[in-house]
Amino acid sequence: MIHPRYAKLHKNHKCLINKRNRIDRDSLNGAFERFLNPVLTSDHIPPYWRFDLDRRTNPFFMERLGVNSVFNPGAIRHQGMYYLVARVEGYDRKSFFALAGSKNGVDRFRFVDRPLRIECLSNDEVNHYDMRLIRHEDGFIYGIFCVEYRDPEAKPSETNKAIARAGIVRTKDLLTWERLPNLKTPSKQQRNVVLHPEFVSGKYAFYTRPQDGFIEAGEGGGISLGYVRDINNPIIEDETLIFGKKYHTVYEYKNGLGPPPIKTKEGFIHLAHGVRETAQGLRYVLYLFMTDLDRIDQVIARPGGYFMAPFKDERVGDVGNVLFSNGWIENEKGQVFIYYASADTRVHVARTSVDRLLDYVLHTPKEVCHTNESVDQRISLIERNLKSYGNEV
Ligand code: M1P
Repeated sequence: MIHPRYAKLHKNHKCLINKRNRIDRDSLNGAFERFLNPVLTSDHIPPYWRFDLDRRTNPFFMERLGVNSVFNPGAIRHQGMYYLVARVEGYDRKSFFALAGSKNGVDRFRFVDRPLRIECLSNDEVNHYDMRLIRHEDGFIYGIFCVEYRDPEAKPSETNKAIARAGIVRTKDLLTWERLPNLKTPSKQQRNVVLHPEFVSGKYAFYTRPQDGFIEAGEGGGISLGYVRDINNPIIEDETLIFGKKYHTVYEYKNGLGPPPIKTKEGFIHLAHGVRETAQGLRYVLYLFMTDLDRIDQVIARPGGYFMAPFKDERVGDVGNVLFSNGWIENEKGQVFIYYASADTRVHVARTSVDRLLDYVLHTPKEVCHTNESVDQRISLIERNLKSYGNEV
């Protein structure tokens, strides 16, 4: 017999997943608009994924398998729907993937069926997370995600020493996934790996992010690029750095690519996260850059500073002061929905357009590395405004 308290839980859940979203008017800056309500949270997980509903086996109606957070989703437009493959983290700290769909991309996301069960290549795979979804020109939808292992060289006292590698799965329907071998690269640690959506000279191109440690970038310089001949035996022999970390920028400590790039007439637009160290720990913000259409290793636009940073309540959560994005969707009207997680806790959406992203990337004053150059950019803006509109400001 179903527990009598289920009815209320079910009603509350239905109310949450049917809630309409609206623009947060405080967030308007011309480049994008944020929506007020997170699109996915731990409360969006269906109660029957968390509770044993049977009154006999769960007399106190305890949450048997709680969900701590839902964040860092890959995103894709498929058969007229907006889909997210979210990272769902249980109370036991393990993450798994779950598919959620929405008709309009900004609200009423619903988890589909049950969690995705991704095949493990060995028993050493402890965790899976942060999937990027890429519709590749070979006809498959690829999911590139992080696979975490215990470092076999760790001393018994080094209980947090881990290794990250890039796992690869592919699908045509988002429900059944074929696991391919992990990507092999010269670097021991690999996270934030993204597949470029097109072949480059007949090869698969991967954006990588080599690191020395699980958390520390060390000698690992930043966002890199490497090529794979055979996707069934994915080996990168050389990685070329295309966007390095740099002193006194928002990507001073480390960076990593977010979703696959959006192709425009001017170049590929990339969304990435940049990390700097503060007295309170690491601060993650999102920034944009553009690469050349033919030579995808050439950065042709590098707007200064961040595009999005933690805002209001987004600052608070499991890992404070973190915005992270590995999914965005361009629809048929040229609108772009950016799915981003705050504080490794929940998922939000912001809306922009390809035209606005292009304007931002091409006309935001470029990254400079000196206070005087920075103030000169501002003085030049002020002077232009005063010259034209001096009587009105
Ligand atoms: O906690 C913030 C993020 O930290 C990692 O990002 P990076 O690989 O750049 O350090 C990831 O584990 C990511 O999941 C997490 O959101």
